[in-house]
Amino acid sequence: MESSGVHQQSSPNPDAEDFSPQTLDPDLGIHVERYANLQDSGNQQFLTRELGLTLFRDMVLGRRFEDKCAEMYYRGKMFGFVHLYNGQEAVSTGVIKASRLKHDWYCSTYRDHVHALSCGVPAKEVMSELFGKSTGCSKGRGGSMHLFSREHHLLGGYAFIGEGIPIALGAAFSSRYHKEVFNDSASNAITAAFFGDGTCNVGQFFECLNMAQLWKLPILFVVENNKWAIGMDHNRATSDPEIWRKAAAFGMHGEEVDGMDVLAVYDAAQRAISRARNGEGPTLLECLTYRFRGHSLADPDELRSHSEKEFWADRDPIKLLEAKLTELQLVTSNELRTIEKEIDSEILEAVEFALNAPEPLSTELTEFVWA
Ligand SMILES: Cc1ncc(C[n+]2csc(CCOP(=O)(O)OP(=O)(O)O)c2C)c(N)n1
Ligand SMILES: [Mg+2]
Repeated sequence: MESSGVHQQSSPNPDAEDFSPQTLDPDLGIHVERYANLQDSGNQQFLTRELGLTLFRDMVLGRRFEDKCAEMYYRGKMFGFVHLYNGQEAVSTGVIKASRLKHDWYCSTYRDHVHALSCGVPAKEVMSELFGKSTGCSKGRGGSMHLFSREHHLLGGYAFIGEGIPIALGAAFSSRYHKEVFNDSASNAITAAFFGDGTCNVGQFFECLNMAQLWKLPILFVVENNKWAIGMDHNRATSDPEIWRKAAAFGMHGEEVDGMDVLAVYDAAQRAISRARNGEGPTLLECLTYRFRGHSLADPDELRSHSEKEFWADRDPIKLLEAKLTELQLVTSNELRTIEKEIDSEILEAVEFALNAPEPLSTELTEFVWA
């Protein structure tokens, strides 16, 4: 289907699991129905062993890091709200690994740990930040919701929803300005702005879509539609739950993608990035996904049904990638288990490092504060 928005569907995979809409539990609702209507994108041509391992490693790093955060939070090592990304890894990994690290720009939300890791911020710097230590990527001033890294082009995590979208727009504007006003032909960086379904009903979203399309800015608006905004079901809060279709109101390119399939996300991101770099403007990419844990670690997660959680747990993006990589004989299960062990050690080292790191000095309280 092609209009000012595009509903991306590749050729069906004959081996795809059968969960056609007729066989679904109707109580699972629109999110599952939409997901089931997406066709399996099959075995992508671009998939190599090296890429498969990169994607697998990055998703496992994200997952294991978050699991360790939960443990540390409940052991009282971090304070304030902590929002984990479990279940959504394919979105961060798929988009960020399709981009050029330290060249392109990224902007996140309060659910930002895994975006930081995907863009290369070392796990020990992220963990230290969560512990409020001076070795943290925001020097202990930000905590879980405010991860920044100039070196890794992470423009920040933001606690207010929608707050990061205009920041990302500014970065995309800057790329184009440098190219066209300062004649810097190397200035072809794109910006990826990540935010949730609940954020698509706030004003900044619409304002930024408008300016981005008006100026044909090199930006990807990446919606992580995990169905829930704290305890509000997206389909109860939004007149048209198909967010990707809102692109058409601005004459923008929009796509809906399987956010549990890292290869589908990577593929869609590659196309959007190439359009953005070539001056063809922005893309609104809606990734259908699900968070496996409560909204934050303070949320007992009692609102979502067991059957819904089960449906999505069966589509764990890491397991889906493993199944594809082993089926294509690009890797063996043993190799993947070795990677998991390496990552577990990396995370343990990060925790040790963070626990032993110094607190920021009170004499430095006003440093790094913009006034
Ligand atoms: C401007 C603003 N209003 C309200 C809130 C309270 N709030 C925190 S998280 C959240 C829900 C956001 O949901 P979504 O965008 O879907 O992101 P998700 O948590 O699912 O990743 C809200 C309303 C806020 N942080 N900022
Ligand atoms: Mg949400």
